[in-house]
Amino acid sequence: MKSILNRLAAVLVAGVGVVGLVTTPAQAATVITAHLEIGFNTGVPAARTINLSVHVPMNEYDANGYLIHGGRIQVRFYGSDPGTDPMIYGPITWYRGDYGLTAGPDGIRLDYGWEVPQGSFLNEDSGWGNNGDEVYIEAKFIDGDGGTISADSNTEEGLY
Ligand SMILES: [Ca+2]
Ligand SMILES: [Ca+2]
Repeated sequence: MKSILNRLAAVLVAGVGVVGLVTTPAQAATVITAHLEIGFNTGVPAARTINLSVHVPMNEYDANGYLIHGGRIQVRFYGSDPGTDPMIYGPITWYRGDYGLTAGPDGIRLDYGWEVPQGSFLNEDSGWGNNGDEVYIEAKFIDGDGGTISADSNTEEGLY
């Protein structure tokens, strides 16, 4: 009797193993890229334009799955300085359904833009003789379980 039970157990374990192999798990998100563009709107009053592009490549099925289960993109602005870079704005977080955040055939994308007046948070250096500003973003993709990947963007330089 004991040997039959052992054999049954072995068959059950083998069965579970086969199911595990057949089931395709969602691919873990491992890559994130971030781009920042700061421009100038010459309207009246003049303004600075901010455009964010964040991309987390994956297939569309996984992209929708991540967002449905609480996946989100979070952005912080930093001023580049000697030593520690201060955070100058954020965090801003986009969830499923928020304007600018989409799931598509090439993954999860955030494309978002707005305008700020001259002298906004982008003016991260305003010292005598050191008025030039160097700004970048740190973008994080945070899944529903809190797993996080992040990337820094390019640095934009100007008199903001
Ligand atoms: Ca600086
Ligand atoms: Ca400045």
